[in-house]
Amino acid sequence: VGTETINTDIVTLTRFLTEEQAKHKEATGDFTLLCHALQFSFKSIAYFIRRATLINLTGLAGSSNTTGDDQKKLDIIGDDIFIAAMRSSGRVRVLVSEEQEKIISFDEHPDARYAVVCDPIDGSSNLDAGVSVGTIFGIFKLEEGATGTEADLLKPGTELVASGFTMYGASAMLVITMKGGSVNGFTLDNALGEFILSHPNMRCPQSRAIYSVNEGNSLYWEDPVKEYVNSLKYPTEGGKPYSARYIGSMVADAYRTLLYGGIFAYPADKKSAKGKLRILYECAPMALVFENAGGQAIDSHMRRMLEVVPEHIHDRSGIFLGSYNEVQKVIDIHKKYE
Ligand code: AHM
Ligand code: MG
Repeated sequence: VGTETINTDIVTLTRFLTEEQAKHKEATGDFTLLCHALQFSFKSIAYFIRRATLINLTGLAGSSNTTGDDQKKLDIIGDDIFIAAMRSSGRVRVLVSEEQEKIISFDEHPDARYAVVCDPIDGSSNLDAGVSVGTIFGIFKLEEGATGTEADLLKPGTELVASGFTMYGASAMLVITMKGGSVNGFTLDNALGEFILSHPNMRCPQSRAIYSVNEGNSLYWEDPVKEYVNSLKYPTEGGKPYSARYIGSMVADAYRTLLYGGIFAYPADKKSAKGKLRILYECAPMALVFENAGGQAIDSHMRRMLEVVPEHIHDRSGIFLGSYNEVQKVIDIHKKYE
């Protein structure tokens, strides 16, 4: 390799955040510090996910398990890592995790101004098969005088100051966006231990003939959803049918949709009237990423996902997200049923 082909001016996440911070004169650096804690938790979770497979393999080979009870399930390890990182950042007042029934209030940091929502390891049913899983996160800034109660967190996604996800796939990929900003993708370089800006200013293609949905639920779908999916599979006038792709990990399905275009859906249906995915730490953070990348995200009532206000921290919603024109087709078909 000639030296001229080696990039020696790499943009790491740290550099990116520092440069972003410099653009905002009023910035105190608290948000940047919070992001440092976030990226540490992603690196740790990525490390444990990879190592867990090895621990399982030695177990299968018959060697004794010396760690015993310390071998916690990965969801719990991921949750513990995330909570510890957020607590020690000193910048987080309150946290919501999918793994915790109640909010976690960091009373030791009464002056911290941020609230973080997260699903530490989403798609964990895929873990044992070595299929990609991810962490989804959202960051809110607390109002003046807020003490970090549950009510402070029941906000629409339009209030998010930042959100994103990390996918633990062939590489760990971090996608992050800030309110009103662009979407940027970083790849973890394991040797350097740094997230490197690999996908600047990501834009979701306007259309693409790929749909991603758990078709095993189609028995329970409402008529507009059935009509919509059928329109993709049985196009009129000799059109080409769509390809189906469904991993069963929201982060992996959403990441592919962001890169290639298409649509990802988990609609509400007759069995799950509120859908499956959680508003606060799955739907809203993803919706901000897709809107900022030029796509759309809506719920099963065809409302803009970012404007949906949860009544409880673990509330669910149906969701359709992806390419602008693909999501528009869902809206258009639903209009016929109004
Ligand atoms: P989890 O938070 O319990 O891991 O569930 C969320 C996951 C998403 O990643 C994925 O989109 C969905 O559940 C898949 O659900 P299903 O198996 O019903 O298709
Ligand atoms: Mg989840």
